[in-house]
Amino acid sequence: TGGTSLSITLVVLNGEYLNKAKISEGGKKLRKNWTSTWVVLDTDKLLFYKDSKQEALTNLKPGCSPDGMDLCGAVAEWTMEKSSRKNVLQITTSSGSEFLLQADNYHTISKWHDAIKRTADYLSKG
Ligand code: I3P
Repeated sequence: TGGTSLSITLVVLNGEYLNKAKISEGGKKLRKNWTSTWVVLDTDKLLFYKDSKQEALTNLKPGCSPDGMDLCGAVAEWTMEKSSRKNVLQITTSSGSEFLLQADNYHTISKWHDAIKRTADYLSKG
């Protein structure tokens, strides 16, 4: 009946190993420690696991929730200042925590950048 329908498809990404470093929490700077992490993009959050086995185990155990971050209110952008590494994506949460995600392969990290940014932008619009 003449209405406009808008459809937005949020992308979910299956687990992949990325290098991750948390550089601040609640506005307080942390010592950077890069670790290889199994990262999953759920509809509204990023989930962090040690490896794919830990993802499977966490999903099996009731009451067991993974380490992760809410993407509502988060900002995702490329950074050249926060690391000497190439292909570094910075994610800042609404509570002022900052994470870096990195992969040597540009195609890999660029896929995560696009999907995370799209989710964060969509959720933050309210
Ligand atoms: C850090 C380590 C990180 C490096 C960081 C160093 O030293 O070398 O790899 O980050 O640089 O401080 P340490 O192991 O002694 O803590 P990048 O690899 O991202 O450059 P930064 O202090 O400039 O962040």
